[in-house]
Amino acid sequence: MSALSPRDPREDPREDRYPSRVGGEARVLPRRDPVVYGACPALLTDKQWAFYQRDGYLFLPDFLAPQEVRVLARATEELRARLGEHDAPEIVREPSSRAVRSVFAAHRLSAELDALTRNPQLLAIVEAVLGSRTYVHQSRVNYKPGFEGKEFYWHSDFETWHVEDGMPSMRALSCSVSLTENNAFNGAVMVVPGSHKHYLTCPGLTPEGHYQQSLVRQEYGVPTHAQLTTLIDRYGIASPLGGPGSLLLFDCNLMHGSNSNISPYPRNNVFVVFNSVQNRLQAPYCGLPARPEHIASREHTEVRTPMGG
Ligand code: 6CS
Ligand code: FE
Repeated sequence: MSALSPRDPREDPREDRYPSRVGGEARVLPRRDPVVYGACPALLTDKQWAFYQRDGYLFLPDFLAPQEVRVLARATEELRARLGEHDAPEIVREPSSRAVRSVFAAHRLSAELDALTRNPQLLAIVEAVLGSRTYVHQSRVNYKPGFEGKEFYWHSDFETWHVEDGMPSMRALSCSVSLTENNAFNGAVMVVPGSHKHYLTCPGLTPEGHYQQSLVRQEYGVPTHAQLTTLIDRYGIASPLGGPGSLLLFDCNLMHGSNSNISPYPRNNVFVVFNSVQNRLQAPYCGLPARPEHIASREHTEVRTPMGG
C-alpha cells in the first residue's frame, strides 16, 4: 500500500499523459493534443475557425430560432418537474436549497433534447473540430434559478473527465445552448481565452464518490489561486453574453466557471458534450470506480447521426 492511499493512481501501469490529483504539486503543463482535428466546416468562416483554435471557444448568437428555443425550454421544464418529484439520480440540487441545479443525461430523458444532439448544423461543426464521428459523453441542463443558482467554480472539464472518467485525450467539446438571457447579472459562463493550451494539474487526491459533492460544489480538481492568477494575468477573462438560442462551443480543456445568480431571473443552459469515437473512456486515471452512466457515457455511446440525414 502506498504512503498516499490504497489506490494511489501512480500504481496504474498506463502512461498518464495528463496526471492530476496524484498527490503532487500544482503545475502548468502544455497541452499534448491538437485543438482541432479536421478542416474548417462550411458553416464557419476562416476567421471563426482561427478564433476557436486560438481562444478555445466560439460564440454563435441566435444559433437556434425562437420556436426551437421554446420547444427546448418546455422540455427542460417538464424534465425538472418529472424528475424533481421523485429525486431521480439524474437530479442535482443546489447546495443551500431544494432548487434543482442540474439534470444529467437530459438527451436520454427527452426526445426534444435528443434531437438537439442530432442538429445537422451543430454536428457539422462538432465533427469538423473533432475530426471524426461523435457520441454524447454527457448532457445536462443547468437551471441556475434566480436568487438560488450558486456558482460553478473555475475548472477544466477535461481534468475531471480524464481523472474521474478515464477520457484519454483532449478530443471532446461542450456545446452550451442558452434558453434564457445570459447577461452580466444572472451568472453567465466565464472563460479564460487560450487556457485550453495549458493543462493545470490539481493538488490532492480524488475522494470516493466525489461526483456527489463536485456537481454541487467542486473542491477537488480545481486549480490553485496561484495557477489561476498566472493564467488570467496572461489571458484575461471573457464572458460571451447573448439571448435565448445562442450557442457557446468550448474546448474540453478550457478553463471556465460562472458566478452565483442573485438576479430574479434564471440562467438556463443545455450542455451537450460530444466526444470523438476515437477517444472513448477507459478506466478512470484516479484509480476509483467509474462514475455512473448518467454522468459519463460508457454504454450509451451511439454515434450521433444528423436528424433527417
Ligand atoms: O464533473 C463533471 O462532469 C461536471 N462538472 C463540471 C463542473 N462541469 C462539467 C460537468 O458538468
Ligand atoms: Fe464545466
